[in-house]
Amino acid sequence: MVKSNYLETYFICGTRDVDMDDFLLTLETSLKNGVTCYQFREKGPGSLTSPTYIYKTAQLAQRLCQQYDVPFIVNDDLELALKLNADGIHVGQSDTAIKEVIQAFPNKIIGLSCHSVAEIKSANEHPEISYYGVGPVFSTTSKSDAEPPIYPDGLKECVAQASKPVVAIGGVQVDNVAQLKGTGVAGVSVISAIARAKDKQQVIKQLKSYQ
Ligand code: 3NM
Repeated sequence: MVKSNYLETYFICGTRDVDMDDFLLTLETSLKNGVTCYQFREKGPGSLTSPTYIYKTAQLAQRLCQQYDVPFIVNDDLELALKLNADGIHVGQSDTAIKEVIQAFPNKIIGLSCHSVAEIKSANEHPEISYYGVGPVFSTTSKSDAEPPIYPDGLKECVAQASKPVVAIGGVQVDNVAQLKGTGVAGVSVISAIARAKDKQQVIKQLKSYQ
């Protein structure tokens, strides 16, 4: 059973976001310290390419999530999500078509990335979508093809039009998370803020503090 606040502190991480040897330890430390959702995102330069290796790594990550009762979401890989019977899938605007995802993965968590009010409005036409990931709110170094930042004001406009909960994404860090206060987001999703944090407990606590 997925908890109602599962979007609150949403950690996204692939093997390229940390040293490969630290990947599972990073995930487990984050789960232990209050991450409420996890997305396996094996994408971009330096990520794994072998489907077998990707599957095995994702499976280990999924087991950890199960241990901590945290939803395990797969980024943009329907085949992998189906094979693992993941809790959900997250796709972008130019990834696997949302209609196909909805059809192939019913009764699961479905997340869609949106970057503008126009994209939110067309996403609203699919009630099967569970949440929207909206951003980048601030500039990010974790996604080379990221759109320009929309900043908290743009985020607030998107939240106002969204028929589903919104998680803020892109460049969210401890020193700017307070700017999300009043935007109406259901949570924050981050890669680097947690992946690169030395003291993950402290960072996760601070990421929750704006609410
Ligand atoms: N998607 P960080 S921005 C995965 O705008 C991702 O859709 C984005 O990483 C989007 O927390 C982004 O390190 C990268 O900025 C988020």
